Amino acid sequence: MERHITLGEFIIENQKDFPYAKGDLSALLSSIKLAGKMVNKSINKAGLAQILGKVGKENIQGESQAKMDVMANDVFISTLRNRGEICGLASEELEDYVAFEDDIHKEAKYIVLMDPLDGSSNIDVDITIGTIFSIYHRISPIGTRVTKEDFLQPGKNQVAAGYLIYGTSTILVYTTGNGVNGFTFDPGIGSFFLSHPNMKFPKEGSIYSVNEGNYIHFPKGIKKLIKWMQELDKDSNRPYTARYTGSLVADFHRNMLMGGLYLYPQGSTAPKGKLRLLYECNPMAFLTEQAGGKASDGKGRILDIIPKELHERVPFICGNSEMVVNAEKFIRENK
Ligand code: AHM
Ligand code: MG
Repeated sequence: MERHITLGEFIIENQKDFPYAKGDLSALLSSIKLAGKMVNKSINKAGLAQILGKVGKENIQGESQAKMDVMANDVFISTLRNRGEICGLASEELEDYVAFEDDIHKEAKYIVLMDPLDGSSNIDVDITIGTIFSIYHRISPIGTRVTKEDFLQPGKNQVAAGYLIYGTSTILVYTTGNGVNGFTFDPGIGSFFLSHPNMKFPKEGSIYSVNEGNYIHFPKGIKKLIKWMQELDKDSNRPYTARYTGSLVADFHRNMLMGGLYLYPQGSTAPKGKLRLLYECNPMAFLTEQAGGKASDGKGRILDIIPKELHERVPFICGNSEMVVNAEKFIRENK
Protein backbone atom coordinates (compact mmCIF):
# COMPACT_ATOMS: atom_id res chain seq x y z
CA MET A 1 0.00 0.00 0.00
CA GLU A 2 1.28 3.45 -0.88
CA ARG A 3 2.27 5.43 2.17
CA HIS A 4 1.14 9.04 2.30
CA ILE A 5 3.73 11.16 4.05
CA THR A 6 2.53 14.22 5.91
CA LEU A 7 4.59 17.37 6.17
CA GLY A 8 4.88 16.81 9.92
CA GLU A 9 6.31 13.32 9.39
CA PHE A 10 8.65 14.56 6.69
CA ILE A 11 10.01 17.38 8.85
CA ILE A 12 10.77 14.99 11.71
CA GLU A 13 12.25 12.41 9.37
CA ASN A 14 14.55 15.01 7.82
CA GLN A 15 15.75 16.31 11.13
CA LYS A 16 18.20 13.47 10.76
CA ASP A 17 19.93 15.58 8.07
CA PHE A 18 21.15 17.75 10.93
CA PRO A 19 22.79 15.31 13.34
CA TYR A 20 23.43 17.97 16.00
CA ALA A 21 20.02 19.61 15.72
CA LYS A 22 17.86 19.69 18.79
CA GLY A 23 14.65 19.92 16.82
CA ASP A 24 14.27 23.72 16.94
CA LEU A 25 14.25 24.06 13.15
CA SER A 26 11.69 21.29 12.87
CA ALA A 27 9.54 23.07 15.45
CA LEU A 28 9.92 26.35 13.56
CA LEU A 29 8.89 24.76 10.26
CA SER A 30 5.88 23.27 12.04
CA SER A 31 4.93 26.73 13.31
CA ILE A 32 5.12 28.10 9.77
CA LYS A 33 2.93 25.22 8.63
CA LEU A 34 0.39 26.07 11.32
CA ALA A 35 0.32 29.79 10.51
CA GLY A 36 0.05 28.88 6.82
CA LYS A 37 -3.06 26.83 7.52
CA MET A 38 -4.65 29.75 9.35
CA VAL A 39 -3.85 32.22 6.57
CA ASN A 40 -5.08 29.73 3.98
CA LYS A 41 -8.42 29.50 5.79
CA SER A 42 -8.89 33.27 5.84
CA ILE A 43 -7.89 33.64 2.20
CA ASN A 44 -10.39 30.99 1.13
CA LYS A 45 -13.12 32.85 2.96
CA ALA A 46 -12.19 36.27 1.65
CA GLY A 47 -14.74 36.39 -1.18
CA LEU A 48 -17.41 34.82 0.99
CA ALA A 49 -16.78 37.33 3.73
CA GLN A 50 -17.51 40.00 1.16
CA ILE A 51 -20.90 38.50 0.29
CA LEU A 52 -21.81 37.91 3.92
CA GLY A 53 -20.63 41.38 4.77
CA LYS A 54 -23.03 42.87 2.26
CA VAL A 55 -26.13 41.04 3.46
CA GLY A 56 -25.21 40.81 7.09
CA LYS A 57 -25.43 43.37 9.85
CA GLU A 58 -21.91 44.55 9.60
CA ASN A 59 -20.16 45.21 6.39
CA ILE A 60 -16.84 43.82 7.46
CA GLN A 61 -15.67 43.57 3.91
CA GLY A 62 -13.85 45.79 1.52
CA GLU A 63 -11.86 46.54 4.61
CA SER A 64 -10.92 43.08 5.73
CA GLN A 65 -9.98 42.13 2.21
CA ALA A 66 -7.82 45.19 1.75
CA LYS A 67 -6.27 44.16 5.03
CA MET A 68 -5.55 40.57 4.01
CA ASP A 69 -1.84 41.20 4.03
CA VAL A 70 -2.03 42.78 7.47
CA MET A 71 -4.00 39.73 8.64
CA ALA A 72 -1.35 37.36 7.25
CA ASN A 73 1.38 39.43 8.85
CA ASP A 74 -0.36 39.32 12.25
CA VAL A 75 -1.02 35.58 12.06
CA PHE A 76 2.58 34.73 11.25
CA ILE A 77 4.01 37.08 13.87
CA SER A 78 1.72 35.93 16.66
CA THR A 79 2.11 32.23 15.83
CA LEU A 80 5.89 32.43 15.64
CA ARG A 81 6.10 34.59 18.76
CA ASN A 82 3.86 32.24 20.74
CA ARG A 83 5.98 29.23 20.02
CA GLY A 84 9.33 30.72 20.94
CA GLU A 85 11.57 29.23 18.24
CA ILE A 86 12.80 32.56 16.88
CA CYS A 87 14.39 35.62 18.47
CA GLY A 88 13.17 38.07 15.85
CA LEU A 89 11.32 38.56 12.61
CA ALA A 90 11.34 41.00 9.70
CA SER A 91 8.46 41.36 7.29
CA GLU A 92 7.55 43.29 4.17
CA GLU A 93 4.69 44.75 6.18
CA LEU A 94 6.86 46.25 8.92
CA GLU A 95 9.29 49.13 8.58
CA ASP A 96 11.74 47.68 11.08
CA TYR A 97 12.48 44.20 12.38
CA VAL A 98 10.76 42.95 15.55
CA ALA A 99 12.91 41.70 18.43
CA PHE A 100 11.15 39.13 20.61
CA GLU A 101 12.32 40.04 24.09
CA ASP A 102 11.19 37.24 26.43
CA ASP A 103 13.89 34.98 27.85
CA ILE A 104 12.62 32.05 25.80
CA HIS A 105 13.00 34.09 22.61
CA LYS A 106 16.41 35.45 23.48
CA GLU A 107 17.57 31.85 23.86
CA ALA A 108 16.31 31.02 20.35
CA LYS A 109 18.86 30.69 17.57
CA TYR A 110 16.79 31.46 14.48
CA ILE A 111 15.41 34.56 12.80
CA VAL A 112 12.77 34.71 10.08
CA LEU A 113 12.31 37.15 7.21
CA MET A 114 9.07 36.99 5.31
CA ASP A 115 6.60 38.39 2.85
CA PRO A 116 3.37 37.27 4.55
CA LEU A 117 1.18 37.79 1.48
CA ASP A 118 2.95 38.24 -1.80
CA GLY A 119 1.14 39.32 -4.94
CA SER A 120 -1.14 41.76 -3.13
CA SER A 121 -2.54 43.18 -6.36
CA ASN A 122 -4.13 39.76 -6.95
CA ILE A 123 -5.96 39.43 -3.62
CA ASP A 124 -9.13 41.21 -4.70
CA VAL A 125 -9.34 39.45 -8.06
CA ASP A 126 -9.13 35.82 -6.92
CA ILE A 127 -5.75 35.10 -8.49
CA THR A 128 -3.07 33.00 -6.83
CA ILE A 129 -1.05 34.64 -4.05
CA GLY A 130 1.59 33.31 -1.69
CA THR A 131 3.63 33.57 1.49
CA ILE A 132 7.44 33.58 1.26
CA PHE A 133 9.79 32.82 4.16
CA SER A 134 13.50 32.73 4.81
CA ILE A 135 15.26 31.36 7.92
CA TYR A 136 18.77 32.14 9.25
CA HIS A 137 20.84 31.35 12.29
CA ARG A 138 21.31 34.52 14.30
CA ILE A 139 24.89 35.79 14.39
CA SER A 140 24.48 37.72 17.65
CA PRO A 141 25.15 35.71 20.83
CA ILE A 142 22.36 33.49 22.17
CA GLY A 143 20.72 35.09 25.20
CA THR A 144 20.97 38.66 23.86
CA ARG A 145 18.56 40.87 21.95
CA VAL A 146 18.54 40.20 18.22
CA THR A 147 20.31 42.88 16.12
CA LYS A 148 19.92 44.32 12.63
CA GLU A 149 23.07 42.43 11.54
CA ASP A 150 21.22 39.17 12.19
CA PHE A 151 18.84 40.15 9.39
CA LEU A 152 21.40 41.58 6.97
CA GLN A 153 23.10 38.32 6.10
CA PRO A 154 23.78 37.19 2.53
CA GLY A 155 21.28 34.69 1.16
CA LYS A 156 23.89 31.93 1.03
CA ASN A 157 23.66 31.81 4.85
CA GLN A 158 20.00 30.73 4.77
CA VAL A 159 19.23 27.62 6.78
CA ALA A 160 15.83 27.08 5.18
CA ALA A 161 13.45 28.88 2.85
CA GLY A 162 10.15 28.26 1.19
CA TYR A 163 6.72 29.46 0.22
CA LEU A 164 3.07 28.66 0.49
CA ILE A 165 1.13 29.02 -2.74
CA TYR A 166 -2.59 29.65 -2.35
CA GLY A 167 -3.75 28.48 -5.78
CA THR A 168 -6.15 25.87 -7.11
CA SER A 169 -4.73 23.95 -4.19
CA THR A 170 -2.55 25.20 -1.36
CA ILE A 171 1.00 23.88 -1.47
CA LEU A 172 3.90 24.39 0.89
CA VAL A 173 7.30 24.15 -0.79
CA TYR A 174 10.53 24.34 1.18
CA THR A 175 14.21 23.52 1.32
CA THR A 176 16.69 23.10 4.13
CA GLY A 177 19.57 22.89 1.65
CA ASN A 178 18.97 19.27 0.80
CA GLY A 179 16.65 19.50 -2.19
CA VAL A 180 13.19 21.01 -2.59
CA ASN A 181 9.94 19.28 -1.62
CA GLY A 182 6.32 20.31 -2.01
CA PHE A 183 3.32 19.35 0.14
CA THR A 184 -0.28 19.78 -0.94
CA PHE A 185 -2.89 20.70 1.65
CA ASP A 186 -5.89 18.42 2.03
CA PRO A 187 -8.53 20.73 3.53
CA GLY A 188 -10.78 17.80 4.49
CA ILE A 189 -8.12 16.28 6.71
CA GLY A 190 -6.31 19.49 7.58
CA SER A 191 -2.87 18.14 6.68
CA PHE A 192 -0.20 18.76 4.07
CA PHE A 193 0.89 15.64 2.15
CA LEU A 194 4.11 15.14 0.20
CA SER A 195 3.01 15.60 -3.41
CA HIS A 196 6.11 17.02 -5.13
CA PRO A 197 9.20 15.16 -3.89
CA ASN A 198 12.64 16.38 -4.95
CA MET A 199 11.47 19.20 -7.22
CA LYS A 200 13.81 20.13 -10.07
CA PHE A 201 13.56 22.56 -12.96
CA PRO A 202 13.06 20.42 -16.08
CA LYS A 203 16.10 20.23 -18.35
CA GLU A 204 14.65 22.68 -20.84
CA GLY A 205 12.26 25.58 -20.47
CA SER A 206 10.25 27.60 -22.95
CA ILE A 207 8.27 29.98 -20.74
CA TYR A 208 9.21 33.54 -19.90
CA SER A 209 7.58 35.64 -17.19
CA VAL A 210 8.09 39.39 -17.13
CA ASN A 211 5.87 42.46 -16.88
CA GLU A 212 6.21 43.47 -20.51
CA GLY A 213 4.20 46.62 -19.84
CA ASN A 214 7.47 48.00 -18.48
CA TYR A 215 9.33 47.18 -21.72
CA ILE A 216 10.05 50.79 -22.57
CA HIS A 217 11.87 51.24 -19.25
CA PHE A 218 14.05 48.12 -19.48
CA PRO A 219 17.80 48.16 -20.17
CA LYS A 220 18.93 47.40 -23.73
CA GLY A 221 20.06 43.82 -22.91
CA ILE A 222 16.66 42.87 -21.49
CA LYS A 223 14.82 44.42 -24.44
CA LYS A 224 16.97 42.42 -26.86
CA LEU A 225 16.50 39.24 -24.81
CA ILE A 226 12.70 39.64 -24.90
CA LYS A 227 12.75 40.09 -28.68
CA TRP A 228 15.06 37.05 -29.00
CA MET A 229 12.67 34.92 -26.91
CA GLN A 230 9.88 35.90 -29.32
CA GLU A 231 11.78 34.92 -32.47
CA LEU A 232 11.04 31.75 -34.38
CA ASP A 233 13.68 29.04 -33.97
CA LYS A 234 12.49 25.45 -33.77
CA ASP A 235 15.82 24.11 -32.47
CA SER A 236 15.61 26.20 -29.33
CA ASN A 237 11.85 25.92 -28.88
CA ARG A 238 11.29 29.54 -29.76
CA PRO A 239 9.15 31.56 -29.63
CA TYR A 240 8.79 30.98 -25.91
CA THR A 241 5.40 31.20 -24.24
CA ALA A 242 4.71 34.28 -22.11
CA ARG A 243 3.11 33.66 -18.71
CA TYR A 244 2.94 36.36 -16.03
CA THR A 245 0.48 36.55 -13.14
CA GLY A 246 1.97 39.38 -11.08
CA SER A 247 2.44 36.96 -8.16
CA LEU A 248 6.08 35.97 -7.85
CA VAL A 249 5.15 32.76 -6.03
CA ALA A 250 2.77 31.66 -8.79
CA ASP A 251 5.15 32.54 -11.62
CA PHE A 252 8.05 30.87 -9.83
CA HIS A 253 6.10 27.72 -8.98
CA ARG A 254 4.90 27.25 -12.55
CA ASN A 255 8.35 27.85 -13.98
CA MET A 256 9.96 25.38 -11.57
CA LEU A 257 7.43 22.73 -12.58
CA MET A 258 7.39 23.43 -16.31
CA GLY A 259 10.72 25.10 -17.04
CA GLY A 260 11.03 28.81 -17.55
CA LEU A 261 12.60 32.15 -16.84
CA TYR A 262 11.31 34.80 -14.41
CA LEU A 263 12.54 38.37 -14.78
CA TYR A 264 11.96 41.52 -12.76
CA PRO A 265 14.70 43.74 -14.16
CA GLN A 266 15.60 47.27 -13.25
CA GLY A 267 14.00 49.98 -15.35
CA SER A 268 14.50 53.67 -15.94
CA THR A 269 11.86 54.36 -13.27
CA ALA A 270 12.99 51.61 -10.86
CA PRO A 271 16.80 51.52 -10.84
CA LYS A 272 16.93 48.40 -8.67
CA GLY A 273 13.76 46.72 -9.90
CA LYS A 274 10.86 46.07 -7.56
CA LEU A 275 11.46 42.87 -5.66
CA ARG A 276 13.01 42.88 -2.21
CA LEU A 277 16.26 41.02 -1.73
CA LEU A 278 15.77 39.66 1.77
CA TYR A 279 12.29 38.18 1.81
CA GLU A 280 11.45 37.75 -1.89
CA CYS A 281 14.61 37.16 -3.93
CA ASN A 282 16.87 35.33 -1.46
CA PRO A 283 14.38 32.60 -0.50
CA MET A 284 13.41 32.09 -4.15
CA ALA A 285 17.10 32.02 -5.10
CA PHE A 286 17.84 29.36 -2.47
CA LEU A 287 14.95 27.23 -3.76
CA THR A 288 16.05 27.83 -7.35
CA GLU A 289 19.57 26.59 -6.75
CA GLN A 290 18.33 23.64 -4.75
CA ALA A 291 16.07 22.77 -7.70
CA GLY A 292 19.00 22.90 -10.13
CA GLY A 293 18.38 26.41 -11.46
CA LYS A 294 20.13 29.78 -11.20
CA ALA A 295 19.18 33.14 -9.69
CA SER A 296 20.98 36.32 -10.68
CA ASP A 297 20.74 40.10 -10.46
CA GLY A 298 21.84 40.19 -14.09
CA LYS A 299 25.52 40.21 -13.21
CA GLY A 300 26.05 37.65 -10.48
CA ARG A 301 24.60 35.26 -7.94
CA ILE A 302 21.75 36.63 -5.80
CA LEU A 303 22.82 34.54 -2.80
CA ASP A 304 26.24 36.27 -2.66
CA ILE A 305 24.87 39.81 -2.32
CA ILE A 306 25.68 41.45 1.02
CA PRO A 307 22.52 43.28 2.07
CA LYS A 308 22.68 46.83 3.37
CA GLU A 309 19.03 47.53 4.11
CA LEU A 310 16.11 45.46 5.32
CA HIS A 311 13.87 46.45 2.42
CA GLU A 312 16.44 46.84 -0.34
CA ARG A 313 15.44 45.95 -3.86
CA VAL A 314 17.38 44.07 -6.48
CA PRO A 315 16.88 43.18 -10.16
CA PHE A 316 15.87 39.52 -10.21
CA ILE A 317 16.31 36.85 -12.87
CA CYS A 318 15.74 33.22 -12.01
CA GLY A 319 14.83 29.89 -13.53
CA ASN A 320 16.44 27.18 -15.63
CA SER A 321 20.23 27.57 -15.49
CA GLU A 322 20.74 27.86 -19.23
CA MET A 323 18.04 30.50 -19.56
CA VAL A 324 19.57 32.59 -16.78
CA VAL A 325 23.07 32.27 -18.22
CA ASN A 326 21.68 33.38 -21.58
CA ALA A 327 19.95 36.38 -19.97
CA GLU A 328 23.21 37.40 -18.27
CA LYS A 329 24.96 37.16 -21.64
CA PHE A 330 22.42 39.47 -23.29
CA ILE A 331 22.89 41.98 -20.46
CA ARG A 332 26.69 41.79 -20.63
CA GLU A 333 26.81 42.19 -24.39
CA ASN A 334 24.27 44.98 -24.72
CA LYS A 335 25.31 47.74 -22.34
P1 AHM B 1 4.01 42.76 -3.35
O1 AHM B 1 4.94 42.12 -2.36
O2 AHM B 1 3.64 44.15 -2.98
O3 AHM B 1 2.85 41.91 -3.68
O4 AHM B 1 4.88 42.95 -4.71
C1 AHM B 1 5.61 41.87 -5.21
C2 AHM B 1 4.94 41.35 -6.44
C3 AHM B 1 5.48 40.03 -6.92
O5 AHM B 1 4.75 38.95 -6.41
C4 AHM B 1 5.28 40.13 -8.40
O6 AHM B 1 6.15 39.29 -9.13
C5 AHM B 1 5.50 41.58 -8.68
O7 AHM B 1 5.23 42.26 -7.47
C6 AHM B 1 4.59 42.09 -9.73
O8 AHM B 1 4.85 43.44 -9.95
P2 AHM B 1 4.23 44.22 -11.18
O9 AHM B 1 2.79 44.41 -10.89
O10 AHM B 1 5.02 45.50 -11.23
O11 AHM B 1 4.45 43.38 -12.41
MG1 MG C 1 5.94 40.78 -1.98
